[in-house]
Amino acid sequence: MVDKRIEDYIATNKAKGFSAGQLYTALVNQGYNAGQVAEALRPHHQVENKHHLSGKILIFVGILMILMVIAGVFFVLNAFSPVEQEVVIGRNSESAGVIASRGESVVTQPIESVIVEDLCEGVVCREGEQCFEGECFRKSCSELGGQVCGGGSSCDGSLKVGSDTNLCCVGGCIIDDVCGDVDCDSGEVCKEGSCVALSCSELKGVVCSPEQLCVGRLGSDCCTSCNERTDSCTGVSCNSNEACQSGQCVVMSCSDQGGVLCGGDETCIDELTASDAGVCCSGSCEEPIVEEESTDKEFIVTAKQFSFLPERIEVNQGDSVTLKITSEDVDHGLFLGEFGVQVTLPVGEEVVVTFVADQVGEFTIHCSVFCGSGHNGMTGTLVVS
Ligand SMILES: [Cu+2]
Repeated sequence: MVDKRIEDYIATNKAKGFSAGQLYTALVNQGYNAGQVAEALRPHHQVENKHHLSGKILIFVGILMILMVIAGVFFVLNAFSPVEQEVVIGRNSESAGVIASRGESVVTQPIESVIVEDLCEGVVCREGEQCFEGECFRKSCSELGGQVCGGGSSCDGSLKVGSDTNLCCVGGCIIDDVCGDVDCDSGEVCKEGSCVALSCSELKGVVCSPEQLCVGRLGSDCCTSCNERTDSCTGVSCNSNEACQSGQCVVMSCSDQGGVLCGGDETCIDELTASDAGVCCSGSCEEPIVEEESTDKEFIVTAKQFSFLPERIEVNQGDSVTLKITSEDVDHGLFLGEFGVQVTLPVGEEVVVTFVADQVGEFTIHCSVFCGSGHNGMTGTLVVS
C-alpha cells in the first residue's frame, strides 16, 4: 500500500511540471520508502516513456522523409541522363535480342548468354564461300567483285565459281560482237554479222578507164593507180591479169595484180588469177591447219546426296566430253563454270551435256541445286591434261 502523502506529493508536483525522475529523487531525499516511491511513480513513468517513444517515432519519420526527398532528387537526375541500352545477342537474333528503351525494365541475362556465340570459329569455307552462323554459303556475285552479264553481252573476264548465281563474271561484261566469229575474205569487211565487199575508195584505190592501164590491182576493177596506155596498146583489150605492153597482153606480176604469192606449204585462201610467177592470191596465205587430235569421251555420271560418281573424270585437252548424268535421289544440279556447263538434274531423268575440254587443269564440279545439309560438299573433279 502506497503512502497517501507520496501520492499527494506526486499529484501536486507533477502538475508543476516535474518529471518522474525528479519526483523520485525528491521523495527519497525526504525519507520516503524508495520501493513505495517507485511504485507510486510507475504509472507516471510509463506515460513519460510513452512520450519518449512517440518523440522517437517522430524523429524516425523525419529521417525517413529526408531519405525519400534525396531518393526523389536522385530519380529526377537519373531520368534526364542518357539511357544505356543493353542488347543481348544469341544464335537467333530475332528472338533473343532485347533493346531497352527509357523507362522499361530489362531482365538481364546471365553474363554467359550475353557473349555473342561465334559459330563460325574454326569453320573453314571453300573459296567463294563465307561462313554464316556455322554454315558455309556461296557469296553473292557482287561480294565476289563480279557481275552477272545479261542478254546480248558476255563475260570478258573469267567466270567465278562459287557465286550464288553460278554465272558471276569477274572482269566485266562486253556487248556480244556478232562479227566476232565471221571470217571475211580480203577486200571484204564484216558489217553486222555478214561480209560486205569494200568499195574501191575504201580500198584506197582508183577505177581506171578502158584506155588506161591498171597498176596494182586491188579488185576486179580497182587499181592502185592508172597509167596511160602507149599508143600501140590503144584498142587492145587484155584479161584482168594481163597488161598491154607494146601492143601485147602480158600477164602481170602478182604484186601488180594486187595479190600475194604463198610460199612453202601455205594455202591460198582466195585464189586470184594466174600470175607470171604462179598462183596469185588476192587474200592472205595461211599456214597449213594441223588438226588437233581430239577424241570423243563419254561418261555415265550419277548424282546423289552428296556426291557425283565417278568423283573424278580425267580427259585430255581438246577432247569432246559428254556427260550423261542422272540424279538418283533428289533434284541436283551440275555446274562447271570454266566450260559454261550449268544444268539442273531432275530426279530420275538423264541429262546429257557436251563440251570441249579446251583448258588444262583441275576443275571443281559443283552441285548447283540445294539438296540438303551436305550440299556444299557435293563436288567432283574434272582433270584436263
Ligand atoms: Cu546439292
